[in-house]
Amino acid sequence: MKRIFSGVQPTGNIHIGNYLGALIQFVELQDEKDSECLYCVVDEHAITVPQDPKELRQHILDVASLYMAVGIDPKKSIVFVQSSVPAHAELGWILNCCANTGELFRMTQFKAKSQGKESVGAGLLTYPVLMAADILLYDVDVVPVGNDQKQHIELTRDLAIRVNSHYGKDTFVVPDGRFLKAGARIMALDDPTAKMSKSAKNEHSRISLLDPPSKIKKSIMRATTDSEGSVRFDIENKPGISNLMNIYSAFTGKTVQELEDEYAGRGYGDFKKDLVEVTVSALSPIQERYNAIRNSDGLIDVLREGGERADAIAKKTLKRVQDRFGLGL
Ligand code: AQP
Repeated sequence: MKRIFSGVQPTGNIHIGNYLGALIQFVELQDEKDSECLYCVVDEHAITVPQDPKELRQHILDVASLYMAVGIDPKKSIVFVQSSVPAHAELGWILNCCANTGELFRMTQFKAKSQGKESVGAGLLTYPVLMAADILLYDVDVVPVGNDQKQHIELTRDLAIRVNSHYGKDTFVVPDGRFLKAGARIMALDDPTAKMSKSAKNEHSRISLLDPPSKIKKSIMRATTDSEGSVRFDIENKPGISNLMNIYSAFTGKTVQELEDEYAGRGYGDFKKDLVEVTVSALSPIQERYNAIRNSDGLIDVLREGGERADAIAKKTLKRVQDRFGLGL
């Protein structure tokens, strides 16, 4: 049995970067033989930056509904909210005591999110340790994520190996990250050198899974490209069109070479128009399912039940770790 774990922060509406980098994998893995998947809405991570409490509650339910709308089936996978399982925070503390501040200050996400700020919350620095706890609590083998999480997965592995060498080699299972080719890093539409992000100010920098066709069209048609005008994949020199080609490829399964051949001699306008169509038709069935799930009475019950199942697994790991560390009576 292979155990899979991943999560998404309820910091806003899930965008196509989250979907093509991570959620597509969640569904793929759920249907693999001999796999047990846990998919979490990581609300404790969301509060590393200030959140409006009412909005946060809504976003938790939005993300959980989107999980199910993209195809995660709570009968096959455990779908739950991080804060409903206290062991995440408890193991997070234990691992904080095993991590070095130097390695946390080196995390590129911390550098990016703290850049230019006089002071940031300590949670922003220790976020990757809580993420390690999320994963290690469930004796996870595989973590499907986008490329931006590579460094955090490495830290998780380092912490597991460090603890195992001090407290016994079977304290933690050392997990592997799983990354996709086409969707691994979807960049912002207005700045193809920055990753697409839920919390970026410009709403046209991203396409959210719930965007209406008119917004999708506007965002794609005004996406930053270059002045050369030929549909050619070249991340270094043509990051804008290369990013759009990646999105096209991830939605359709067409390779970048096939797209170059198809659009040879045609301009960006044609390519963008087709990408609008591809995106709208990929997202509209998800939106239909989302509307039904988000308004259903059973949503909270599904998450509560998922929380109980996750809690039962997490408690056992936490007890094992506490025993190894000599904590408690
Ligand atoms: N641009 C991206 N391309 C591919 N994958 C991405 N992921 C995030 N952005 C991209 C992957 O989506 C999963 C969930 O991400 P998250 O919500 O936990 O946190 P994040 O990486 O910080 O995502 P955002 O959208 O940028 O949120 P904010 O703005 O709140 O920080 C992860 O597997 C991630 O790799």
